[in-house]
Amino acid sequence: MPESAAALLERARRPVSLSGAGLSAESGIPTFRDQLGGGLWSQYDPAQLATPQGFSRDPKLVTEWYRWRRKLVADAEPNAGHHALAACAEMVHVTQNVDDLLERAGARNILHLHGVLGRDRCIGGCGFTEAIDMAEPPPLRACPRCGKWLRPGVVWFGETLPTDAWTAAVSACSACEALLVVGTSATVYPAADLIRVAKQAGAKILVVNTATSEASHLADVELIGPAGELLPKILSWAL
Ligand code: BJW
Repeated sequence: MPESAAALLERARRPVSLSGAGLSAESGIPTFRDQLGGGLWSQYDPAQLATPQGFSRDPKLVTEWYRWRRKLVADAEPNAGHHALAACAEMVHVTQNVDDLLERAGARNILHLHGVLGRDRCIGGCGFTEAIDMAEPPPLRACPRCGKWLRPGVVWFGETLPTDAWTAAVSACSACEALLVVGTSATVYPAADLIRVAKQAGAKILVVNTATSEASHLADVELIGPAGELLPKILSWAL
C-alpha cells in the first residue's frame, strides 16, 4: 500500500496536501475531535471559545484560551510528517491548521484555510492586524487604531474563510492529479468539500489517518497509522 501511494504522489505534477490537526498531534498539539488522547472539543465548548458570539460574551476567557494554545505551539517542534511534506517542493499545502509547524519545517506554498495563531486582528472594521509573539502572547487588549478588542486571526464557526486562501485551494484541488489528505476528520466545511472537488476533477485521493474518517469513502488509497511514521515512507523520494 505505501508503495502505490508513493508512486501516485511521485508521478503527480501538481500534488496537493490537505492537512488537519492530526498532522501536528505528534508534535504535542491537541486535535479537536479525538476521543482518546483528549481532543479539545471533549474538554472545551466550541460555542464558547471558537465563535464570534463566544468572544463577544467573554473576550478575556477566549483570549486566555488562545494564549495557552499559542504557548503550546511556540514550545512545539515540527515532526517527521511536517518535514516530509516540506520536502515536496512542488506540493501545495492546504491546511486547516492554525499553527506554523509547516512553515518551520521549511514548507512553501502553504494556504491556511482557518487563519493563523500568529496574528491578531481587530473585531471592528478598521482592518488593523498585527503579528504576535507566540512564546509571549499578549493578554486581551484594545485595537490601537479604533479601540475595539483585538482577537486571534483564526476562523471561527459561522465565519467565512479567507477569500484568497480558499480560492487558491479550490484552484489547486481542481487541477491536481493526487490529493494527500492527512490527519483530518473531514467533518468541517467548506474545507472537507475540497476532497470531493479533487475527486470530481479526476484526482487520486490518498488518506493518511490513525483512524477511518469522513474522507475514507472517497479514498483511492487509505493508510491507517500516524502521519509522522507514514509520510516519510510515502514521500521518501522527496527526502
Ligand atoms: C491523526 C493523528 C496522527 C490524530 N496522524 N492522523 C455544511 C454542512 C454542515 C455544516 C456546515 C456546512 N458548511 C458550513 C458549515 C458550518 C461549519 C461546519 O463545518 N460545521 C461542522 C462541524 C458541522 N463551518 C463553518 O462554520 C465554517 N465557515 C463557513 O462555512 O462559512 C460560511 C458560512 C458563514 C455563515 C453561516 C454559514 C456558513 C468555518 C469553520 C471554522 C473551523 N474553525 C476551527 C477552529 C479554528 C481556530 C482554532 O484552531 O481555534 O478549525 S474548528 C476546528 O475544526 C479547527 C480545525 O481546523 C477544524 C477541522 O478539524 P480537523 O483538523 O479535521 O481536526 P479533528 O480533531 O476533527 O480531526 C483530527 C484527525 O486526525 C482525526 O481524524 C484523527 O483520527 C486524526 N489523527 N492523530 C494522523 N498522529
